[in-house]
Order: sequence, then C-alpha cells, then structure tokens
Amino acid sequence: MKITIINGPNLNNLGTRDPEIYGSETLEQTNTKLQNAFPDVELEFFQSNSEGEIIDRIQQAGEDLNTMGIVINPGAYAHYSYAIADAITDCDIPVVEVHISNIHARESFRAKSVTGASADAVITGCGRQGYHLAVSYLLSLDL
Ligand code: CA2
Repeated sequence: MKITIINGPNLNNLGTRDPEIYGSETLEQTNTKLQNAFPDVELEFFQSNSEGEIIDRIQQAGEDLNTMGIVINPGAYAHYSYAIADAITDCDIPVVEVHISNIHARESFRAKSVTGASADAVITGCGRQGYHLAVSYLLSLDL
C-alpha cells in the first residue's frame, strides 16, 4: 500500500528562514519522521516548484493501483492554481491537503484555497504534524 506525499513550490527551502511560521526542520527531516511514524506504509515523497510536474505526479498516483491516497501541500499554488485543482478533482483516490501554517490567520490572499476545495479534506495550522494527521486519516479510510 502506497501513499504519495507531494510538496509544492519553495517547500524545499523549509528550515532556512521563517521558523516562527514554518518551524526549523528541513523537508527531508520532516519526510524521515513521517516515514518512521508509519513504517508499514510505503510513502513516496515528491517535491517540485513546477505546476506541471505537480499535476503529472497527481495523475501518476491516481493511475497507480497500489497508491491509496495523496497528501499534498501545494504551497502558494493552493491559492490560485485551477489546473492543480482540476487534477485533484479528476483523481480517483482520496486527497488530503495540508498547510503547515494556518492559512486563515495570515494575509487575506492565503485564506482561500482553490485546491483545497477539490480535496477530500484540508488540514491547516497543525505544523508538520499535519502530514501525520493526513496519513492517519487516509489509513483510517481502509481502502
Ligand atoms: O503553510 C503552508 O504550508 C503553506 O502552504 C506554505 C507556502 C505558502 O505560500 C502557503 O500560503 C502556505 C509557502 C512555503 C514556503 O516555505 C518556506 C519556508 C521557509 C523558507 C522558505 C520557504
């Protein structure tokens, strides 16, 4: 059983600045902790700064019969990418959107997530723990 974890633009730079908003861990450290927390689940980690590559990865996961869900932090694409939103809608497996920060408690442009509206669930403001909650939720669906 596989779950694909997708992180979008600039999340490769986690840990380099804004620790009060995003914490001080690198993305690699977050991914390692996540895999260690779910040793029996095959997590596939993907990060890209490119909208098209993120869409390709969503489509690929959706077509893979062994992949039971997607966890995605689309970064700032969440706020305006109708193309990623469409890819999530078209994908036949459950998708959980995660934001490390609480997007409702920041600048007004961040409060809207067009991709979140296409996802099955959205977790925002739980820090890196949000990725763990998202994987737990997908596993609870027992697909
Ligand atoms: O809270 C989240 O997870 C966000 O998706 C993070 C995005 C932001 O544009 C969204 O509004 C909310 C930004 C990710 C950039 O993160 C960095 C953190 C530190 C250093 C460099 C980039």
